[in-house]
Amino acid sequence: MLDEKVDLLFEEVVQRNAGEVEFHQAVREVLESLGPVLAKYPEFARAKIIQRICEPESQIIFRVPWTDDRGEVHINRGFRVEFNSALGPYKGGLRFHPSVNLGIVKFLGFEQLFKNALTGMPIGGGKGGADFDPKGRSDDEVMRFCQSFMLEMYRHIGEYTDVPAGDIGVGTRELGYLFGQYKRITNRYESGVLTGKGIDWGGALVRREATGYGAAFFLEQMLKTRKQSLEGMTCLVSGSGNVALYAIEKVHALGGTVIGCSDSDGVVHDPDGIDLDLLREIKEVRRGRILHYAEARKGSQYLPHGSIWQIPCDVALPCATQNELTAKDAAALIKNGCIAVAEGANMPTTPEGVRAFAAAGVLFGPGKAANAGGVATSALEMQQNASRDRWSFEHTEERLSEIMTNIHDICFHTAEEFGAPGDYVKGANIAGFLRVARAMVALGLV
Ligand code: NDP
Ligand code: 2IT
Repeated sequence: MLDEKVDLLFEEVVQRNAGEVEFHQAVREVLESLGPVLAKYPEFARAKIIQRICEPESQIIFRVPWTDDRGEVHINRGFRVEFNSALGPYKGGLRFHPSVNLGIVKFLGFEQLFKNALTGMPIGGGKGGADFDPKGRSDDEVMRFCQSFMLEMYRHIGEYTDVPAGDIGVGTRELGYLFGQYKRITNRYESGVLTGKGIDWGGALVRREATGYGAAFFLEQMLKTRKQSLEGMTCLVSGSGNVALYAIEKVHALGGTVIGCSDSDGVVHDPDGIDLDLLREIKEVRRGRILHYAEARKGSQYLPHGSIWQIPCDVALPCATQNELTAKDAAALIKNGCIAVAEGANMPTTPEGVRAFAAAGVLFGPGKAANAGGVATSALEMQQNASRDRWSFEHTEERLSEIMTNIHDICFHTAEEFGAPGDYVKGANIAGFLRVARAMVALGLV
């Protein structure tokens, strides 16, 4: 529920950003947490922090023309929304997916701002992308698209200004083409301008694994508060992209068994536990579909168009996309005895789903806390780039694990302090907001 004053502010956001439903959803969820904070700190209302925080500092929309392998011309729309730089340069990924529009980029940028604040690192919030679909495109086509995209984006980014990274549809391959083009246009080998780079050209160890590993660490921390662990637990991980693959790897390393994963075509149920080597070969090397996994793996079952959340499990990690876990899915998970959910994706659970988990006492780690390991490790990559250093895998993973434990503890204690023990949604929103709001007040009206 929104209290009366906050409700008016929210209505204003809806009117000023008509039709941007995912953005409204993300803003509403944060504002619902802030009643007690605004009562405690009247200076935030005086400085109009809520109104300022909901208005991106800058929104860039641009045309991205490119030609396919047959010479046909295509026009896509590119975005970079620079949300807030009170804590550091804008930081956040680029998403290439046909569903991308301004409202989606704004919801992601808004979430990113609080997530980045929770990491404790000096990074502001931003997000970008394009309504380009890399699926089925050749490497050459993806390269030409990335080069055209960068031809506009290069003037807005920089290691002290705005530092993009990957997200859905943008991985090391795309970042390579983007970085190559940036280097060529600017005549600078400015490693710190992008993160998620390949290991041979300025990338950092563990960045690839970081979001998935971090989500598993966060889940483990939540379970620990109830004196439980992943040992012996069955787990569902939706998606089968970057975040999902490394969430699966870490759940297995921590003693759990992942018995299902998915892509946008279907679901695979593998009661013996997902064979990660096979899955990585199909997804990372062949860029294949989850169907191919089911075909190759004895004992597994393929469910076209099914909902993964109908499969009974102890814990769940939604790692695909926004609003993929509905109230109906939450009801099925609860009925089947699921005790904990950690969001590897951004806003994968609908508000009704989140409420159902809360009512049932299911441990629930919201994306802005549970998936913050990716961007936190991006900040570690920036740190290594700035000092021209390279850290070992073990050292970097140790840092990631500490950061995730800290984020967990901040959310846990903040929720208690503001009268909502066990509510990680409130804890994450309030702790993230406080850090941004204090910095904004300190920096004056800018
Ligand atoms: P990838 O592109 O590597 O993988 C995305 C996966 O999700 C694929 O399996 C994809 O299936 C599935 N998916 C995507 N869109 C849809 C859709 N509309 N409906 C159903 N399934 C879909 O992306 P990432 O793994 O990097 O990102 C996954 C999520 O994690 C996103 O929400 C992202 O914002 C979030 N995230 C990513 C971080 C990172 O470091 N990469 C950091 C923090 C959060 P298909 O192949 O069929 O499209
Ligand atoms: O949603 C996210 O946090 C990301 N896609 C990663 C952002 C980053 O800058 O590493």
